[in-house]
Amino acid sequence: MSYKIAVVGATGNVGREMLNILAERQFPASEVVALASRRSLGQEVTYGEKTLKTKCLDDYDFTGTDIALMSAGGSISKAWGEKIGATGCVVIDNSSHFRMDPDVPLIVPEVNPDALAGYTKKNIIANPNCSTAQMMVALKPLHDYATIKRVVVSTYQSVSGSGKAAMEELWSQTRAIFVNDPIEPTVYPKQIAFNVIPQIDVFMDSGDTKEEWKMVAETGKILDPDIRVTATCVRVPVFLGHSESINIEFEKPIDETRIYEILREAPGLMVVDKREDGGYVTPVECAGEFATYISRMRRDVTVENGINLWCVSDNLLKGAALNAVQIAESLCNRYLKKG
Ligand code: 11C
Repeated sequence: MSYKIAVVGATGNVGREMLNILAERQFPASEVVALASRRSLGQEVTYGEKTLKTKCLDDYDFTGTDIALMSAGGSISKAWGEKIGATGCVVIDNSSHFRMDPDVPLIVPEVNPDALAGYTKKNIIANPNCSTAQMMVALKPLHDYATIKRVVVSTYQSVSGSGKAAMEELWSQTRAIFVNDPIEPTVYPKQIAFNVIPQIDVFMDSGDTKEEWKMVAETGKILDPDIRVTATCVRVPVFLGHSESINIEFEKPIDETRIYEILREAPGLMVVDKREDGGYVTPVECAGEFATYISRMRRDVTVENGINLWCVSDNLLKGAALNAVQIAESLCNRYLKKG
């Protein structure tokens, strides 16, 4: 029972984590191939104890490869996704390109694993946006309990969500402030060091940013289109880990003790909520962790059946690489059985 896996975008933040997680979770791989652009040809990446030399995506024949984990940006997914799927290799795509395609399932394995069945139309499965993924893991058990009516979410998103250049920008601006050098934003429209920026991705006609729109649209596709969601997405000077303040209004009456029980039992969640100084999780503590953390759960007394909670997760893991590998695991267990 082993699979040939290609990681497309293997030298990026998410691609490297995909390789780490495949090794850490002992994914049954007979071979793992690291693919990147011609520019990165020969660059070395780590897969468990092994060092892999990246091969060029343009020259690779996907025939005989079972799964391609793809995280090389929307334009590469657009150019390659369907071509790779047509070879029989199943693409698990981390970009936004296929997410709202009705012929492509958008999957968080703890939330909507049965939707995976639709992958055969294009041989493509989409991985959600990082800020959506962690929110889905938190909302699913609560929706099953008391039917969520409305969600108001504000995010505090780390710079790793924008890639390595953004991490470098936060670092270099922080240094520049200390040595009194001029600040010249390049990745972000404003200074990110010692600042917060209420814009993630481009503006849409509605005034929402595309990141905010993604949280709304993806929640509808993954969990329930009847849940009304409104989002404000903010970039903060944190290297790793996205945080979210989530206000949830339910249709049915709720009980706080039961909510704690439900959250504690839910797959993928870890509750750390001590109602004392430091009795909650911050992004620094969630880095490198597979769980999505819930803290600060309390009633919102301004509505009949409402709560607030604080949700933190490693955006490169559950928000990207881990979710993609979990999809691959579900796919192999359900549909690509071998041996
Ligand atoms: C960010 N959420 O933090 C974005 C990164 O649609 O896959 C992922 C963008 C996406 O900037």
